[in-house]
Amino acid sequence: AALAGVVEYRNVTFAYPGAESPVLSNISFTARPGQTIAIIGSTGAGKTSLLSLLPRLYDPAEGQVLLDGVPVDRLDRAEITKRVALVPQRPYLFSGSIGHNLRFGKTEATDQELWDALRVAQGESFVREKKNGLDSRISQGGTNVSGGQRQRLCIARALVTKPRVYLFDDSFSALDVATDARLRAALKRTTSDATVIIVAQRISTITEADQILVLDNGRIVDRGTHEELLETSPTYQEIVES
Ligand code: DUT
Ligand code: MG
Repeated sequence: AALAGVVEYRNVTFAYPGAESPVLSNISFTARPGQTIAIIGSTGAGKTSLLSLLPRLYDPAEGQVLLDGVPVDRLDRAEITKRVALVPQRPYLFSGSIGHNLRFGKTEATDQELWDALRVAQGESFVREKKNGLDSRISQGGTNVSGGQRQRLCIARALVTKPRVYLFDDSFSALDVATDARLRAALKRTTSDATVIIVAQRISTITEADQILVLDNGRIVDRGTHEELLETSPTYQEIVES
């Protein structure tokens, strides 16, 4: 089970370099293969910061982040990249073909693998409609595709690498509700044995998560399923009603 994809945060506290106070305090949770863990909370709560510790964009001041039981600071970055795909909140596309952008993490991927990933990410039809398909050019920053198309290309790029762990940072927000639902259903089918951590704004994106972590001011204030939190968490109820 060396490549299982179990993620564990153990009493993690983190402050940005030079900052006085931590943005994350005493965060503990476990995400296992086959599970979807959702993180919800208001803007500035620390959701992006929390995700950034697994691929080691930053290291925590206290506590540990573990991947398959191994503290990530003992793993090689290349090893982490192979197992963990982060779809960032501001999806990044560079000047080059769609194929080139999708092969960012896996240069040897075949065209078939790219189309398979696009199908799951609900991006197949808009790429097919382009005259040059996978060879169509993207301009720097992806300014010639829409925000939702950009998100779908970045989700497809993550799928191409076939990671054990997916981190989606608000990756569905630019999609309409129907596309969001279709995409998540397709993801669920193709990533059924992967570990999925989703940061979301929209409640409908996360109602089926195995566990929802409610983040407030850098702390997990409540956790449970959607139904449990509706009963027990005033913070969650506020988010649902907002
Ligand atoms: N912060 C920094 N430096 C950074 C990034 C963030 O000081 O490089 C601060 C801003 C904020 C806190 O950390 O007070 C948490 O930010 P984060 O981006 O993690 O919040 P979020 O929950 O992802 O907010 P949003 O929903 O707006 O994406
Ligand atoms: Mg964020």
